[in-house]
Amino acid sequence: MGGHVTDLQQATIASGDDDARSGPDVDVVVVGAGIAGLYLLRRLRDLGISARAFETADDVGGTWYWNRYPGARCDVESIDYQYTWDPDLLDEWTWSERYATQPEILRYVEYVADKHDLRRDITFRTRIADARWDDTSSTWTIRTERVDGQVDGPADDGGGAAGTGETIRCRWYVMATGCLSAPKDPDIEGAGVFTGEVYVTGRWPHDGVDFTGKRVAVIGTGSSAIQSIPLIADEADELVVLQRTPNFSIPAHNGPPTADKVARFDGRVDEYREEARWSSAGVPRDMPELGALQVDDAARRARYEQAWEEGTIFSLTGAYNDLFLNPAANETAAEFVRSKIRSIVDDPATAEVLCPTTYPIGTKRLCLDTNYYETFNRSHVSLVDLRSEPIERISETGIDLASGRSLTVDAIVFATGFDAMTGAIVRVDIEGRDGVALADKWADGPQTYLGLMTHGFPNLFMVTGPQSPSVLSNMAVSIEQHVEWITDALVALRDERLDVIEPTELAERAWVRHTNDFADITLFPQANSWYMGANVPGKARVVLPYVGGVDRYRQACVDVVESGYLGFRRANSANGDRAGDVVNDGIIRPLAPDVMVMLDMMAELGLPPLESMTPTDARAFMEASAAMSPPGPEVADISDGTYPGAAGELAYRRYVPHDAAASATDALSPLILYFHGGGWVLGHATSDDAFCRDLANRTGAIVVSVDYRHAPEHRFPAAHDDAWAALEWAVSAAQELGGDPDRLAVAGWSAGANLAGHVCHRARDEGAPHIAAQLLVTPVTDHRMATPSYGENADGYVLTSSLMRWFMDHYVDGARRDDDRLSILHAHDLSGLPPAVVVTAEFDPLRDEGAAYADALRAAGGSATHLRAGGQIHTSLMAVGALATPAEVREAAFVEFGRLVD
Ligand code: NA7
Repeated sequence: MGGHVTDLQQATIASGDDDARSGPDVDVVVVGAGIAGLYLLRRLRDLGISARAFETADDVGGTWYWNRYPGARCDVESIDYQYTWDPDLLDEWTWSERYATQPEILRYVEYVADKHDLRRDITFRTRIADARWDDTSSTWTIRTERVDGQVDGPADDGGGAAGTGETIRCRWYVMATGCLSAPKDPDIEGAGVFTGEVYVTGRWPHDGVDFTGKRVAVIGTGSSAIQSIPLIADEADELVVLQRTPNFSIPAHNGPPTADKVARFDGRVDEYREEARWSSAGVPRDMPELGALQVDDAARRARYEQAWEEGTIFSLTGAYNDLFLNPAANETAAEFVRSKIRSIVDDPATAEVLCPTTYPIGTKRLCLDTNYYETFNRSHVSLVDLRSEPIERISETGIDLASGRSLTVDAIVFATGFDAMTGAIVRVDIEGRDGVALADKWADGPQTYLGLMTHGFPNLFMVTGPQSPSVLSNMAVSIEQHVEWITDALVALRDERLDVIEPTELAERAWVRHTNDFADITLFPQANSWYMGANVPGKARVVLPYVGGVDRYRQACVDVVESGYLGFRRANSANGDRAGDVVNDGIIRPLAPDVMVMLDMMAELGLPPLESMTPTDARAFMEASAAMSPPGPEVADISDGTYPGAAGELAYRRYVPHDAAASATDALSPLILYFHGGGWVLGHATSDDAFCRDLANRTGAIVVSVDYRHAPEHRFPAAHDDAWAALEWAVSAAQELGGDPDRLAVAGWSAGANLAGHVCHRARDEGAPHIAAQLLVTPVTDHRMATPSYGENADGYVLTSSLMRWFMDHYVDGARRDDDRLSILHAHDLSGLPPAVVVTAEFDPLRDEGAAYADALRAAGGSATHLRAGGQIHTSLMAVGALATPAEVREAAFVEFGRLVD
C-alpha cells in the first residue's frame, strides 16, 4: 500500500518539503473495521487518498463482530440501520426481520466488505500500540502489535498475546473505534478466581455457548443482559439475575416492519433518508408538539399505550416534547412503564425490584426486549437485588453475597457494559504535540471540537467521538455523516494545498461548554449512566454524547465548513514557521442552548414581529405569552396597591422575600423600587413577576414593582416623570411597605433600567433621596441606536433593532432623544451616582450601550460592576424558571446588588 504517491502527497511535494518528499507511508491510518471503518476505506479509495486500516479482530464487523451473545440485535430498525452510501444495497439485501439479529447484521457487513473489496486495505489481528504526532514533519507515527492468540477471549482489549507489529507513518489518523467497544473491567472482587465458565457479552465465543443443564448467573441488567436473559433462561436449568440498577425496557414487537414504516419508506427512499439525516435522532419521525402535562391522564395513557405497541426506543420518550426536560412530565412516562412491569411480572416483590425509580426514563438508554419481564415468571429464574444484597466477592464456585448467601453456579455471564465513548480512544497510547498524552488531556472528561477532533492532536479524527450525537442517535446515520465530513475536510485541504487541520483552543472550549450546557438543561445528568461516564469507577462524570440532536449537530458541522472551517487552524506541513497557517478562530454555537431551543421554537411558530402590530395587539400578545411562562419562585407575601404617579394613581405590586417573614417582624428590610421592561410601550407592574420574586428572595429585600404611563398614549417624559414620582412615594411610604428608607435601591430591566438610571441622576441633582445602589439589566442608555451590537444583533434575538426603533418612535420624538433623562449615557454629568450593577447580554442590540454606561460610570469616579451574560439575549434574564443558563449571571448580579443594598 505505502509507496505510491497520491494526489494529497503530490500537493505537499509540490510545496517542496523534505519530510513530505520522503513522505508518509500512507495518507490515512484508520483504526477499526466496523461500520465506520469500512465506509471510510471505501470513500478514501474513491477520492484517491491512500489508506490502511488496522483491526484487532480477525474479520470485519466491529460491534457486530464482538457482541455475539444470544439475542443480540440492533435496537434501531434495520430499515434505518443500514448503509445509504451504496444505494444498490437496498435491492441486493433483504432484512428478514424488523430488528435484525447480530448474525444477520454481521453477514451484511461482510457482504459489503466483499462487494467493495475492502479487506485488501485492512490488516486484521492487529492493534495500535501507540501513536505519536511529529510536529516537524506533521505526520503520525503509528506502531502496531500483532494479536497472536485467541481474539474471542474475555480480555478487555480483544484478548490475545501481543506479537511484533510494524511502524507506519501517516498524515492523518482516524479512530473509527466505536462507542461501545472497550468492555468495562469486571470491577468485582474475586472476578478471576471462579473456576466455572466465564463469559462477557461483548466478547462472546464464536461457537456459541450451550447452557443446557447449567446453573447460570448473569451480572448486569443493561441492554445486553435484557436481550440475552430470556434466551439463556430457555436453556439453563437455573438462572439467577444479579441486578444493581433496573432498566426501563419496552417490547420490541419484532417481526416484519410495521405498515406505517413501510409506507413511509417505500417509493420515497431518498426523501426518507434525507429526513433521517435531518431528524433529531437519525430516524424520521413525527415530532411531538405537546408537553406531557398539557393533556389529561386518559389521553396521556392512550398515547403511551400506542408508543408501547410501536416498540421503538424513540416512541415512548418521544411521545411528548418535554420528557427529557421536565421531571414531572418524565415521571408520567416512567410510571407508565412501571405499571406495565407490575402487570407483567406475577410476583409483586420481584416486580417492584424490576421497577426503576432512581433516574428519569430515557436518561439511561431505553432497552427493547422480547419477553424480558415475562422471564421472571419462570420458576427456574430468580432475581437478586444487589442494592439490598450486594455482591461480596466472586468465589471459586459462584458468587458470595453480603447477606451471607452464596450462589453456586456453573457459569457467570458478565453483562456489565463498556467504558463507553472514550474508553476505546484513550486506551490507545496517543501522544499529540509536545508529548501530551490524550488520556491526560481528557482526564477530567473529553475535550473535542464537534466530537471530531481535539486541540493539540492535529490530523487526528474520531468517528462518532464524544460530544457528537453518536449513541443518542441512529449510529448508521451519524457514522455516515462523520465519515463524509472527515473525507470532505481532507478534500478541502487538498484543494487548498494544505494538509494539516486542528481545532483551535477557543473553538474547542466553546464546544465543550455548549455540550455541557445543553446536557444541563436536560435530565440526562440525573442518571448514573454510561452516557455520563458514571458506570466506570474513577471516570470523570460528564455527559459524553451531544444531546442537542442529529439535526442541530449536522447544521453546526455544515455551518463550520460554510464559514471557512470556523474554529480550525489549517496549514501546509511545509510551512515550518506557521506563517502561512490559515487560522479561522471562532465559536460555532455561541448562543446558550436553551436560548437556541427557545428561538427555534419561536421561529417554528412563525409569529409576526411585534413591531408589525398595534400597541394594543402587542400588549395582548405579550400577556398571552406571559400566561404560559413559569410562575417564578414562591415568596412570603404579595400585595397590590396604588401610588400617586405624576398624573394620577398607578398600580404597584409588593413582594416580600421568603426569609423576611422568618426574621424579626419589627425589622425593616432593604427596599428595591423596580421598573419593568417593555420599551415604555408594553408591560406593567406585574409583567416581570418571576424576576421580581427571584430578586426579592435572593437579595432579602422588599421589592416594589411600579406601573408607569405608557406610550404612545403618553409620550416622553411621562414614564420618566412617573418613575420619579414612584421614587418619592417609595421613600415616604417605605416603612409602611416594610422597607428601610435608608436602604433604598432601584432596579429595572431594559426601558425600566433606563428609568432606574434616570431617577439616580435626578436624586443626585436634587440632593435626595439617598439611593444605595442601582441594578440595570440590559439598560437603554443611548438614543443613537448605532452601536456595533445594533448591527450584529439586528435580527433574530427577540429584541430586534427594528423593534427597538418602534419603541423609541412610540415614546419620544427624534428631536428630543438626546435629552439627558432618556440618553443617560450622554448626560452632562455621570459622577456622584449610586454604585451600579450593570448586566449586558451578548446577543442584544443594547449590549454595547450597557457596557459603555458601566465604563462611563467608572470613568466618572463611580463604582460599576459589569456582568456580561455570555450566550444570552435581551430577554434571557427575565425568563426565571424557563431558561436555565441565565441563572448563573442573574444570581451573581443579585448577590452583588444585595451586598450593595444591605
Ligand atoms: P450497560 O447498559 O452499561 O449495562 C451494564 C449493566 O451491568 C448495568 O445493569 C450495570 O449496573 C451492571 N453492572 C456493571 N458493573 C457492575 C458491577 N460491578 N456489579 C453489578 N452490576 C454491574 O451495558 P450493555 O452492554 O447492557 O449495553 C450497552 C449498550 O449497548 C446499550 O445501551 C445499547 O445501546 C447497546 P448499573 O446500571 O451500573 O448499576
